[in-house]
Amino acid sequence: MDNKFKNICVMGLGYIGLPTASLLATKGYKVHGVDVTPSVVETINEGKIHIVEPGLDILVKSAVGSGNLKAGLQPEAADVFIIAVPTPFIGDHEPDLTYVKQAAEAISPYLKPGNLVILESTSPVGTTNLLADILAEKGHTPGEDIFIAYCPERVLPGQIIVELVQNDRIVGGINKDSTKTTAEFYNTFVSGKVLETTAKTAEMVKLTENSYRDVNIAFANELSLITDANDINVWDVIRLANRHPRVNILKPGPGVGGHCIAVDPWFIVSQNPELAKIIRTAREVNDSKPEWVMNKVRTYASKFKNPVIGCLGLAFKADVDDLRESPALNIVKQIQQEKLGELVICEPNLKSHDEFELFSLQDTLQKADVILLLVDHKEFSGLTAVMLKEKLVIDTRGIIL
Ligand code: SAJ
Repeated sequence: MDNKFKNICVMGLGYIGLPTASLLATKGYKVHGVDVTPSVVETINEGKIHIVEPGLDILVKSAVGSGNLKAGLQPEAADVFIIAVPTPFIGDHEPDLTYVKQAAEAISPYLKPGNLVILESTSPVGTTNLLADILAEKGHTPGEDIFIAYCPERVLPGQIIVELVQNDRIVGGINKDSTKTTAEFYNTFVSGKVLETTAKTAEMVKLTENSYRDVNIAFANELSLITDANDINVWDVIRLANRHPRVNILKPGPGVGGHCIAVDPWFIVSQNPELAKIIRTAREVNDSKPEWVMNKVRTYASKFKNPVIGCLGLAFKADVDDLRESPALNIVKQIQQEKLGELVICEPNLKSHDEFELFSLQDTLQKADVILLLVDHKEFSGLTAVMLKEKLVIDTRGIIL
């Protein structure tokens, strides 16, 4: 490969780190992936995957098979270090930067002059400079002997492999040299535009993107409550309002799930408690939607002596098998906990589930008194009100025609 970066060390082999490491390996880089979980390291070294994402299995197999990707528990010397570790929140929605700090400590002994350290994890504003401070304390001179930048991941679960290459990237270094060197690196494998800015701006851009989406989904969710209270069909309202050239309302649902949209806005709120009013309220509106759905279930189930509740979908969104922070799964668990009826669950993207028996769509429809549609998977798209006329239906995604 004709560029100055040859060896890459990727810290964290989850939903972002593993696809990134594999992609770089298939582009000819020598990649050493690091994860704290021994079983993850073993699985990857066998050319297999521990997470599900379309196309990832083939990518990892070919990356490991080529000899360009290997995984380990400890970092190794490299030209570029990419940090893609989780940044969850703790307590009252305060960001938890433990994993970023641990990654910084772990790579420090391996850093050499000229190295590039890139943070990809979604992080509160100031984290890239914090990373630089940690490395400075260890004797490095960030911005001079090592370059440090933030380049947030922006890929959509379900389309990660394509979006890793095609999406525009935002690169914000702790100084100009860091920004330039990082942009140069991304330009070797990204077909989208690589846009340069400062670390702080790049951090804010990432939080802004997901907060923007959360606020817009909250608007749709609030609208669904208002229309329901007024006996108006929310889907008709949205469809017709969206015919206005400057209106584009998103879809209501049973709540907002996944590891990103329901988390990242809190980073803005926790740093700006007085100012972030809409962002906080949006989070609260979206977080309260599952309870609204539960009230519907309670009402409908109470109409039967021994209700059978057919739940369509467990995943956090359409056409994925990802159950992380899934409102659908939480609602199903709540129904079980409150013993509201016999559960019959259909999740076409899973073969089995540890806790729940899964049924075919046909069996679910046939057995259920109440149909609770929780995820707009493509398998459910042909359902019509006529087909379900014997049932009580709660369609949280508006796909039943
Ligand atoms: N949802 C709705 N109504 C909608 C759209 C989404 O209820 O109209 C729900 C989904 O069902 C799901 C949740 O919102 O429960 C989030 O789904 P999503 O598809 O909006 O987003 P994620 O979490 O899969 O990925 C997001 C993306 N961010 C944006 O689109 C701004 C992705 O590009 C980010 O890289 C990712 O977060 C991340 O990792 O931060």
